[in-house]
Amino acid sequence: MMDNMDNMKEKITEHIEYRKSCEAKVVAAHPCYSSKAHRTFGRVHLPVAPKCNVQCNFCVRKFACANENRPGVTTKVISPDEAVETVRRAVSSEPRIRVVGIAGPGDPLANDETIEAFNLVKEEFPSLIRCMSTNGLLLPDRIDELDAAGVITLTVTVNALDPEIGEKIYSFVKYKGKTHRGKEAFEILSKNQLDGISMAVKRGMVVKVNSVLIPGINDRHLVEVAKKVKGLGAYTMNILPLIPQGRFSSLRPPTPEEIEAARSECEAVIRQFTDCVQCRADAVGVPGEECGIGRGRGSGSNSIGIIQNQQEDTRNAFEM
Ligand code: CLF
Ligand code: SF4
Repeated sequence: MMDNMDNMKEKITEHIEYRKSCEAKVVAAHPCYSSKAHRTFGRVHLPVAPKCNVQCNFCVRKFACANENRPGVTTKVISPDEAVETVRRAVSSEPRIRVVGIAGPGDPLANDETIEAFNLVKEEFPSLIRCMSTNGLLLPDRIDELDAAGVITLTVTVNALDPEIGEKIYSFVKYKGKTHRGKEAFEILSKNQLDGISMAVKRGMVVKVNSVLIPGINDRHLVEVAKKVKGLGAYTMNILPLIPQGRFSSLRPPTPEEIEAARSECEAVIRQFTDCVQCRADAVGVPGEECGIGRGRGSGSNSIGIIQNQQEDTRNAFEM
């Protein structure tokens, strides 16, 4: 019995050490972890995840998850089998693709299809980096499934730590069959985000934290977020400007100077990723080549015809 336990511990330690030894390689090939890779390598997003379990006040549910994706463009949801076919076509059309990401259009962890798709992709394309972006609510509950599916890079959106601020950003959180509101909702979400980051780091995942800069709400608070997530072992932070919509449609977006100020303040604490193009949930290609192509910020090039997704209406698909 003791021998079995020791063997298991040894295997887990080996697995984590192997993961950690891959960090430099992963970062060098991942377009969302370094400026150089951003212009050199590509990612393919698989829009297999329509449902969401929280309501961020800057999100309109008929579009894609605004924690990572450019709001205002809806995405056609595909099945895990279609997702594998999407990867096949993507890698044959764009040999620079190194990453397979799931970033919506809802929260990936609120959809079993996410794990299913990662497992299928792992089987056929073991060398591609598997990447996921989440609001973090279900991270502690599903971290072992992600680990087993070989997810190596993980983005968690953390917009606040302080419940006074957090309750202004989220309308509700649906967790374990119950809907929570106000500070209580934020406290559940925040605990799971922070525990989840720590659990992911302990499993050797390379963690990026996205934070949406919301003027007048969390602009002075992001440095506290930076300190906390750095302490938990996050690798980098990506501060995104609010694009006002939903309940926050009357707020103004931050100015470039405000974004720059927040990034420099946080840079002193944790490295900053500043090239984000706020992709679509079905983006395909090299993100660094998608700016200034006349389709608006972060439209994500799927011009190679991989997915037909223009303004497909997925209303109601987002509710759990
Ligand atoms: Fe996709 Fe996100 Fe992975 Fe990148 S996008 S799941 S970490 S592979 Fe990248 Fe796009 Fe910015 Fe995201 S540029 S929105 S940071
Ligand atoms: Fe919208 Fe859910 Fe993403 Fe929040 S986590 S931006 S509510 S899809």
